[in-house]
Amino acid sequence: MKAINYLRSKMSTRFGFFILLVVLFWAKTIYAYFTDFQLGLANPFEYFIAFINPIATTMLLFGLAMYIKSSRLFYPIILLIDGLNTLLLYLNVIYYREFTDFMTVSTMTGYSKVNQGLSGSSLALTMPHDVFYWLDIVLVLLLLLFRVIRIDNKKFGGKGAFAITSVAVLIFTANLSFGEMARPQLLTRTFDRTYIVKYLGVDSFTVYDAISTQHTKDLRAMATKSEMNDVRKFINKHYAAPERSMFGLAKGKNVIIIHLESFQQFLIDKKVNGQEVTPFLNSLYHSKSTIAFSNFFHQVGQGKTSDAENMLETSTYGLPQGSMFTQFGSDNVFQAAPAILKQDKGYTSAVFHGNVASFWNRNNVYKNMGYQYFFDESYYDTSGDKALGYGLKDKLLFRDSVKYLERLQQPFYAKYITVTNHFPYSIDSEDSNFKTTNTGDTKVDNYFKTAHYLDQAIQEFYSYLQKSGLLKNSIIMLYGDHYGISNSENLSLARALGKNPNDWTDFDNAQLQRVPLMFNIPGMKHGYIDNTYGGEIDVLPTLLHLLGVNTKQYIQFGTDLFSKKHDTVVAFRNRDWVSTKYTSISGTIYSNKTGKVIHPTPHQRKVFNKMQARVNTELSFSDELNEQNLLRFYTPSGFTPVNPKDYNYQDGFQKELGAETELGKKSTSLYDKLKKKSTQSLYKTDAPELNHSGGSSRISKNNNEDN
Ligand code: GP9
Ligand code: MN
Repeated sequence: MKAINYLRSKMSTRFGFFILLVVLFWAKTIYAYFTDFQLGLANPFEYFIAFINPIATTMLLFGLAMYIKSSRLFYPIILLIDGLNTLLLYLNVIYYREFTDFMTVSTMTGYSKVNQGLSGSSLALTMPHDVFYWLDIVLVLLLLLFRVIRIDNKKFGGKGAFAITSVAVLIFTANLSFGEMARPQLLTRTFDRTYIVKYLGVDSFTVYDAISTQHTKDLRAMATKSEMNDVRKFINKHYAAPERSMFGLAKGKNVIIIHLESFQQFLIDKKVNGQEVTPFLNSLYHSKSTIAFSNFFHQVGQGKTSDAENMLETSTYGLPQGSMFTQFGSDNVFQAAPAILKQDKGYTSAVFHGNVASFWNRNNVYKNMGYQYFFDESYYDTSGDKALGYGLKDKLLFRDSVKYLERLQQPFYAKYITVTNHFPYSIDSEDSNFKTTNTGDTKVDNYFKTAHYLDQAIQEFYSYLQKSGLLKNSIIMLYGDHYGISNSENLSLARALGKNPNDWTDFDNAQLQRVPLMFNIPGMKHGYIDNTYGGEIDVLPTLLHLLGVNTKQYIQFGTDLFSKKHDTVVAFRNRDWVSTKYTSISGTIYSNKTGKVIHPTPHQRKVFNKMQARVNTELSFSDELNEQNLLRFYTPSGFTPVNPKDYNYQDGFQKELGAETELGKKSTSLYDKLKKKSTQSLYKTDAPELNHSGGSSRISKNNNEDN
C-alpha cells in the first residue's frame, strides 16, 4: 500500500508524469521491435543499442511539453505528443506487415494520392495485439479522470525543462556513437532503413528521412546536362544489340499486356490437392507459341505495382524509397513505351484497370508516358459485389473492356492491370470452389484461390481473343509484378512448397522473387522455356526489339533478354543480386546450386566485388536520372517529347468513336474491320455477379453509352 501511495504521489508531479509516459512509450516501442519488426539483432551489443534507442528521442519530444508553464496546457499537450508519436509507431507497424520496411516521409505524403483500396487492406493488416499500442494512453487518461493521478499545478521551471533536453541530447549523442561503432557510415548508407531504426529508432529515422527528402529536392534544382551525359555514357556501354532472328518477330502486331497481380513463378505448374492452381497459364507456359522465362525476377521496391509498371514502360528502376509514380510521376519527363510505339510504329495505347485512376498517381503518370486512353474504374459498373478492395473483379474487367477494346485503332498497345489476386487475397465464396491448402495461414491458403480465379479470367479472355480474331494479330505478354507472399509469410508457404520451414534461409526468400514472363505469339511454332536470368528492367528493350523498334538511342537500363550481350546479373532494389550461379544477400554469397553460403577465394571475392559495384552503379545512375529528372536534358533524335496536356482520360469511349468517324474507311478498329459489328456478344464468362438481378442501378460515370 505504501509503495502504491508513493508511486501515486510521484506520478502526480509533472516530472513523475513525464517519466511515466516516457517509460510507457519506451516499453511499447521495444514491444514493436520484438513482435512486429524484424530488426535482425545479431549480438548483445545490438540488443543493447535497440533497448536504449527509444529513450533519447522520446525524452526530447515529450520534454518539449515541460517548457509549458500552465498545467491546463501541459497535460493535453504532452498527451497529444504521446498520441502522435504512437500513431507514427503504429503506422510503421501496419506498413511493415505488408512491405517488411519502414515508412518514409515520401511514402506518407505520397500515400495521400494512393487513396481507397489501401484503407481496406490496412484494416486487414491489423491484429488483436495492436491494442497494446494504444492501451497505455487510455489507461493514463482513466487514471487522470478518476484522479488516481492528480494534476500538478506547480510550475516546472524552465531550468528543469532545459536539463531534460540536455540529458536527452547527451543520450542521443551516445546512442549515435554506439550506432556508428556497430555500423560505420550509418547515415550515409541510406538504402538500408532497418539499420537506422535498429540503431536510432523510428523517430530519428523519420527526421533523418525528411532531411534527405529535402536534399533530393535541392539536388533536382541544381542538376545540369552534364549529369545526363554521364548517364548516357554508361547506357551506351551497356547497350546490347538485338538478336537478328528475334528482331521484328512480332512486327505490326497488337500488343496485349496482362499484368498478373502479385503472381509468383512458384504458382506455375503447382498442384494443390491434385489440382493445378493455374491450368490455363500452365498451358500457355508450355505452349509452342510461347517463349516463357523460368529465371525471371521482379525488382520492385516500396512502389510495388507502380515500380513494376515503371520498369516495364521505361526500363528505369523504381526509387530506393517510396514510389517513383507518386513522388515524381507528375513532373518527370518520360520516354516510355506508349510514346515510343506511337511515334515509331503508329500504335494506339490504352490501359484497362478497374481501380480509381488516382491510385499510384496513374492519372498523371500515364499522361506523361503518352498513354492515349485510360479506362479506369469510372468506365465500369462496379456496383454490388462486382468489385473488391482494389477494384473490379478480373473476370468482369476483361469482359467489360471489350466494348472499349474493339473500338481501339490497330495496332494497339493495351495493358490490363488485374487486381483480384491482391493481398489480402479475399474472394467471395461464389467466385471460387478451389480446394486450397491448409497451412494455417489464411493469406497463403487464399492466395491459391485468387490465383486460380485469375487463371480462369485469363482463359475466358483468351477464348474471346480467339473468337474475335484478335488473337492471331497479337502478341500477348504476361508478367507477374511482384511477390504475393511476403518474406515473413514464406515460412507458412514453405510447407505448401514441400520445404521444411526450419531450413528456410534468406537464399530461399530471394529465389521466391521469381515471377512469370511470357511472350505468347499465336502462330509461332518454335516457342520454348528460356532459362536466361533477367528481370523486369529488361522487358522493354526485349519487347521493343520483338516489335522491330530500335532502342539504341533510348536511356534504358535493361538489356534485351534474347541478346548475346544480355546482362544476366539481376539487381534487386536493395542492391542484393542474383546471377546465373550466385546470389548475393547483404554481401553474403550463396551458391545457386546448393543454396549454401560460400566462402569466396580471393579471386572470387574480386569478381563478386566487381559485380556488386556494377549493380550499385546501375541503380545509382537510374536514381540520379529519375530523382533529378535528367531526361529533360536529352531528347533522342526523332523523338518528340510528350506533352501531358495532350491527354485527358474523360470520355474515352466518345474519343474512340470520334477517331473512327474521322478516319472513315481508314479506321482499323476491330469494330470497323468487322463492318461495324460488335464482338461483345462473343464474350463468355461464368462470373456469377452477372446473374444477380437488381442492386446494380448505378450507372458508372463514364460508361454512359448504350450498346
Ligand atoms: C491497385 C493496384 C495495386 O490499383 O495496382 O497495387 P500494389 O498494392 O500491388 O502496389
Ligand atoms: Mn501489385
